[in-house]
Amino acid sequence: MSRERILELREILRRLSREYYELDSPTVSDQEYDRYMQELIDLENEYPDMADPSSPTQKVGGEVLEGFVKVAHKTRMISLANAFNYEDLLAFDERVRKVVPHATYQVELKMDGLAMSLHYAHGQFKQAVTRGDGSVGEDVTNNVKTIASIPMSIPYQNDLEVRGEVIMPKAVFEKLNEERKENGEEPFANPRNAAAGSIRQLDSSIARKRKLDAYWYFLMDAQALGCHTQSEALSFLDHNGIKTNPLRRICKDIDEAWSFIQEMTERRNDLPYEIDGMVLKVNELDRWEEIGETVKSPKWAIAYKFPAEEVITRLKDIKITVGRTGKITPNAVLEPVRVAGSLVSAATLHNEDMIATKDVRINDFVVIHKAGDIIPEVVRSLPERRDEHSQKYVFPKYCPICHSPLVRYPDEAAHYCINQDCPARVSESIIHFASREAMNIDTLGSKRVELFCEKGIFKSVEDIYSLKDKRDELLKLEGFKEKSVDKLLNAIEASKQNPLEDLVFGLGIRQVGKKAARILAQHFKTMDALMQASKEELTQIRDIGEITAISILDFFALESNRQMIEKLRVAGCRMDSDQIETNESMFTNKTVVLTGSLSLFTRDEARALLERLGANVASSVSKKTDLVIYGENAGSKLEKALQLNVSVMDEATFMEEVNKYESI
Ligand code: 0OW
Repeated sequence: MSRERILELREILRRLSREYYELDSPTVSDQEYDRYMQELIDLENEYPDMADPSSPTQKVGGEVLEGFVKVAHKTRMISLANAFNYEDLLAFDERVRKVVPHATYQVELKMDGLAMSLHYAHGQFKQAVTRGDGSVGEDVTNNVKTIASIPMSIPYQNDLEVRGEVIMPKAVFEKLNEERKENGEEPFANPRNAAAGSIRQLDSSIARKRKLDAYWYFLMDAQALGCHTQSEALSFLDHNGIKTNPLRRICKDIDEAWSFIQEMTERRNDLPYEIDGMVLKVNELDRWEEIGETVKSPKWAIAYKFPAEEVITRLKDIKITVGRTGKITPNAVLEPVRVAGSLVSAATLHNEDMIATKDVRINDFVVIHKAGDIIPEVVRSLPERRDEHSQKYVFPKYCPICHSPLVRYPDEAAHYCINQDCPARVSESIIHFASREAMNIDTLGSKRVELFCEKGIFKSVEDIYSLKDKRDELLKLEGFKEKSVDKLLNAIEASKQNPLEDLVFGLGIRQVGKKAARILAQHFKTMDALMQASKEELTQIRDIGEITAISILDFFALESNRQMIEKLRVAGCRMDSDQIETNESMFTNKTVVLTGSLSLFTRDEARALLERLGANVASSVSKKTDLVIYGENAGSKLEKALQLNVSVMDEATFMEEVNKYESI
């Protein structure tokens, strides 16, 4: 009977979902899971009276959005002040005890993900909103509802808001990055970025496959719900099936808190998720108001940040890498060592001066650290542990790849290889050309470019567009199947339609970043016009200075660059720009600067609106500025505008003005 079948399917899918998401040991294929799901969706449509918000069909995702709707938080999602050592915690404790002499602390792990707000009404999951700038976030309900551990219905029947962190477990992160490397995509730097990238997927079926998790740690209006302590608030969440982290402890004083912190510092690398510290909250939430808060963060809570982990290992060698601009970077080749949960076998030494200052020698024992997710760095050498194998490093005078003499500009610490045809520069140039911000050629990441350069398949940027003639050769390469080869070739073909600004940025002209490329493309409209521009024409454009103009002229003066562009043109790459239809408005031909945190638009949205209305959006205020539009906490730029007697406009007025010209 269909009604029984509905109940049976729900049980089957709940079991399969637990196997897939929590046990990571699915007993059926994705196709079979999808077949069961489709059967249940069809039956539920046939029997609407059987609707149940906790049915697995409510978490399946699949909607694809155009963008995310902005949502203002009822109360700001505040951030936390940081403590870096025991003394900082003592000072925090002293401030607390001045107001609450017998305070106790609830100490929690500081989950390293992205902060999120969840809304329930009448016991049903309603909405999920990102933290955003603390006042306004984005509605990511479609993606968050696919997180297996988040309940779609709860016993509590009134309106409820809880706040917490969406994370990507380490094991899921490692597996996702392996897949991305196989697909020639850039891996995520860390689980936090991976979680943020997944939550911002417009296609929620992709978000669902990312197997995110979430831990909730803040109950809004807990007092009104009868809770007198943070600990009771978390128990309230537990009783409603809203996942909290059981690794938490009530500490009677700061020393007990400190010993829990020490314990978790030891255990952090064994946890299945990343934490970047601990959070101490005065447990007596009845007293939070008395303790108060600053503009940015509460005084009754503090985040203790783990120190940047330092480890010692041996420096086996120093290898030079040549960037696409020819910049020479010395890298330490290390005995592999685990730092902050990842295996490190290389670290940057920045430049010749750094090596001399730190007196780093080959075969030295060195201290490595990785603060946050920047690339590992050699902190210092340990001369006292030197042995007879230690040898001073002599910085090369010639490029290790093309052997042309290295150049060091007077006011720069870096050396450069200035040979345009240096093979190392070619691969870096192609990587840049294909990168997301430039021609955005999907699945043509750095690993694949380096492989194609090694195999002689790529010798120059324009070779990208003759890759389709080498399909058979590609299929012989390990890890290249029909599907991935065709995906790559289709992505290359599609990139030919990119507007001029992407191509100009992709050329990698020194001093020409994404913004300058956009300005040049909008101004000259075609590549030919840009290539023939004189220095005067270039420097008269706002935000294009003397140095940039000379760099552009030098670039097009090189015959090899002009030939490259001709080949790209012949290959079919677009050589004109998307003309932003500009509506005549009060902003037309005005130089406008945005400052402060906007609550009704993101910066990019405001910029795009202004450009559509014919404005030139500049980044700094000067006498040339016609208007400054300001949001909350506008700082020095607004002051400078007032000093220079430049017109100013608040965000609400800007919104009214814009509404006159177009429905946004
Ligand atoms: N990341 C966390 C965490 C936590 C804050 C929230 C409201 C006032 C205190 O695990 N366990 N507890 C809090 O309590 N905040 C956390 O993270 C914050 C949120 C935004 C910035 C920090 O990541």
